[in-house]
Amino acid sequence: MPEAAVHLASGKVRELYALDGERLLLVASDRISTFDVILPTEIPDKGRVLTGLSAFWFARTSGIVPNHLLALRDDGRSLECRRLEMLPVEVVVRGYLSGSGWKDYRETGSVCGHALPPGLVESDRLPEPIVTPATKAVSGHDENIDARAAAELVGAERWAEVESVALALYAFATEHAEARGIILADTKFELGVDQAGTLVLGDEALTPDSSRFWPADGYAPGGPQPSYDKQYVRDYCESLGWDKASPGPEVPADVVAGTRARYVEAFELLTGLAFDAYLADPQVVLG
Ligand code: Q0N
Repeated sequence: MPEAAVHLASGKVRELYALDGERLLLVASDRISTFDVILPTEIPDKGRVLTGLSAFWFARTSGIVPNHLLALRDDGRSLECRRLEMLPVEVVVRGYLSGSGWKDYRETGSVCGHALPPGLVESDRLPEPIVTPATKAVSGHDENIDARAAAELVGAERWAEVESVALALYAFATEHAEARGIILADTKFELGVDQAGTLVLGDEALTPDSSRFWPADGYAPGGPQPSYDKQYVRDYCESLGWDKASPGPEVPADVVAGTRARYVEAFELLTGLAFDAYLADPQVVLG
């Protein structure tokens, strides 16, 4: 008789369970956050889109770095994963200037110790992608650090390996996405180490929740870009004059439907698969 999964942790959007001593279960809900607040309204199948995309990328990047995926469950929203020793650092790769990268550049001219050319504007493409580590601060918010601090946390040799793997993953994904009309502005990886001491990609990878996806069509540096997936929800919330304090507002059916359609469209463009085919048999993304 299999043992019941033991709940280990709740993220804003995902739940983590222990299956046994070696295996975890990562379950993606349909919850959506905007301006860092979880909304009371869910986006149907959002968790399946995220899980399907993660599995799609894991299957295609295992030659760059091994990952923790053991199995994709037939519910389409759950990943069985290898248990790792996670590195205490989040690894963001940025090809464009946005979010905290833009804020840091505006204030200091650099991002996580990367000196950048003067005169860049918000959402500009960087001369080359940069790796910008961050740590989970006590507040729960991420705090950008430089490569020296990251190397102190994980060791200089390991950090060099992490940087090289993260840049290779970003290069692979950005080429794939841009050929399909989607700019991968930046993305966050979480890596760990297995029993043998091998670096392994964990968490979710290259999803709309861990990345900034922008429609390539209409890309216009000099201001923020619309989010591929969340823009309807953001615009609706802004239109209410909501103060961005919890709880967020309920979202009406047309905004839910429009948002779901954008997630499904991102899935279909990136994977080249019909989302209905994924619902019928999630294993199609592994092919
Ligand atoms: C792990 N997190 C991130 C809410 C919490 N393969 C792994 N092995 C050991 N630990 C983890 C993983 C993974 N992935 C990752 N916490 C533990 C925190 N989140 C993840 C989503 O659910």
